[in-house]
Amino acid sequence: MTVRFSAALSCALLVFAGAEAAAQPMMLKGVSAVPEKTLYSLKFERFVDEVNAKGKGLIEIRYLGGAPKVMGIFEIGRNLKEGVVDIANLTNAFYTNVMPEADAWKLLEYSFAELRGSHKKALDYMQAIYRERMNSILLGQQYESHSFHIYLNKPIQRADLTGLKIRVSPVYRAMVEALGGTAVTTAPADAYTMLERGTVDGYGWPLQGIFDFSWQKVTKFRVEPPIYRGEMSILVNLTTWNKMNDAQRKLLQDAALALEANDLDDAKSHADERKRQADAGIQALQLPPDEAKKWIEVSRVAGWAGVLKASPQHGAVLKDLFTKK
Ligand code: 173
Repeated sequence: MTVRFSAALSCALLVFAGAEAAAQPMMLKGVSAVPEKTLYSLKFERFVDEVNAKGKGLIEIRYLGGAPKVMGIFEIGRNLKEGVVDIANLTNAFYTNVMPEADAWKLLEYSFAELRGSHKKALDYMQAIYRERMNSILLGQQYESHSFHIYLNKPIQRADLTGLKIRVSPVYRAMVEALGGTAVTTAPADAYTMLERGTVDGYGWPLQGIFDFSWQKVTKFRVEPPIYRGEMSILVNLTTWNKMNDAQRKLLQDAALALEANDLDDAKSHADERKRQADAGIQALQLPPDEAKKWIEVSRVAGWAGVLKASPQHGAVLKDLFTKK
C-alpha cells in the first residue's frame, strides 16, 4: 500500500516537474550583426526558428534583431563576452576588438568541414581562444563560400590603391594599406552616406549583400578577383552554455551542424549576384593576370602580417594551422 502510494506520488511529482520545465524553457537572448531579414541574417534566422520549434519547453532563443538597431555592430562581441546577449550571428571583422585572432578566419585554406573532421586541431585551437578571449564557444559557421571584393567609384588598372580612400571593416584594412590606399574603418550602416558624399572612393564587402544596403546606387565598379574567405559564425556565451543541460546543448549543436551541412548550396547564387550587379550598372573591373595575382598575394601576405602583429603567439600557430602545405 505504502509502496503503491509513494510510486503514485513520485509519478505525480515527475509530471509536475515536467510541466514546470515545459512552462519555463531556458531563454537565450540572440542578436545578429546585420539587420533582420538581410542576407547574412537569413541562415541564423532559420536556425532560430528551428531551435524554437524543436525546443518547446526546453530552450527558446529570443531574437532581438540585428545591428545597428539593437546595438552597435562593434559592441556585439563584448556584449556576448559579458553575457548581455547569449547567442550571436557574427563575423570576425566585427569582434577583433575583443578577439584579434578572429581575423585569421579570412585566411583559412581548409574547408570548415575539414575543421570538423581531419583538421580538427585547427578548430580546437580556435575554440580555446574563444573561451579565453570571448568567454564563448563557436557553435557553427556558415557562408564560407562567400569571398570579398573591393568596390570602387574610380577605376583602377593595377593592384594599386594609391590616392584612394576606402571604407573598410578590419577584414580589408591590411590589404588596402599594403596597396597604398587609405583605410577608414566604419560600421556598414555609415557607408552609404560616405559614398554618396564622396568622402570615400570605395569600400570592402562580400560579393553578396550590397543590395541590402542599397549600395548599388552609389557604386560604379567591383574589382575582380575576389579576395579572402567569408564566414558568419554562431557564437554562444560560455557561462550560458555551461548552465544548459545535455538536451539543450544537443539541440543547439545539432541545429548548427545541420546549418553547416547545408552551407555549400550557394555557388549559383554567386553567378546570379554578378549578373544582378551588372544589371544595376556595376561594372566588373577585371585586373590583368599579373596584377590579379599580386592583388591576391598582397592580400594574403598583408593579412597574415596583420594577424601576427595583433597576436604574435597565437598568430604564428594559426598561420601554421590554417595554411595548406
Ligand atoms: O566587413 C565585411 O565586409 C565583413 O567582414 C562581412 C563578412 C560577412 C558578411 C558581411 C560582412
